[in-house]
Formats: sequence, structure tokens, C-alpha cells
Amino acid sequence: MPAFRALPYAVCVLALAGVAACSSSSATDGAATPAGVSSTGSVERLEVTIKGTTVTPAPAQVELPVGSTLELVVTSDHDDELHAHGFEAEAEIKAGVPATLRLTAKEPGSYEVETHEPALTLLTVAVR
Ligand SMILES: [Cu+2]
Repeated sequence: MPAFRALPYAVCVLALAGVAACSSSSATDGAATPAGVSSTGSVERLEVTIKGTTVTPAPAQVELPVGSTLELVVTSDHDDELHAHGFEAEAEIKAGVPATLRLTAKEPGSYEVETHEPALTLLTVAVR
């Protein structure tokens, strides 16, 4: 999905067009952009939905500059564990309840974010 990396900017452009305010933090928890990435300064937000073994949006690589933060909001239809390799970050997921994991990029590299039950790769974070 080559267009995926450009999403933060695409969303920003849309925001300028009046879809949503670029600078406003997502108080609506993505009701307007269920599968999108939006940018709030140095924090990017990505929402992922899991239904069984299906991950939406499809697993892709997200680029994250060193020093910026990715706020990952994961909603699953079952209880699970969320694990971000390299960031040493974990979160419990309760069925139907959005779980938020904040990943701050420190070391350049490529890191997988996954769930454990079942083992699914949600995305790869490429820190640059
Ligand atoms: Cu793991």
C-alpha cells in the first residue's frame, strides 16, 4: 500500500478542506476517520480494528521520525494482548473497548506491533 505512508499528510489536506480541524485532537476517537491517520503536531494517530484474524487497515509500514509519537488505538472483537516490539510497550485489549498504546520513536529501526491471541502483525513501525 504505497499510499499508506502519505496518509498523515492526506488527512491534513482533507482537514484543510474542512473535513476536520488538523490541529484539534481527536476527541471523537476517530468517528470521522475510522481507519485513518491524523497528525497532531508530533503525534500521529492510527486506528486499527481487529475482527477475528482480520486487521483493518491491512498491515503496512508506518514511518515515524525519531522523537515523534505514534498513538495507536486498537479495537478488537475479542480480548487480546497488544505488544509493540522495540518499544517494550504492551496493552491489554478488552473486547470492543479501544486500547491505546503510545509509541515514541527513539532508535531508528523497524519494529513490529502485534497481538498475541491470535498472533497477528498489526503494522510495522519504521523509525527514521
Ligand atoms: Cu509480542
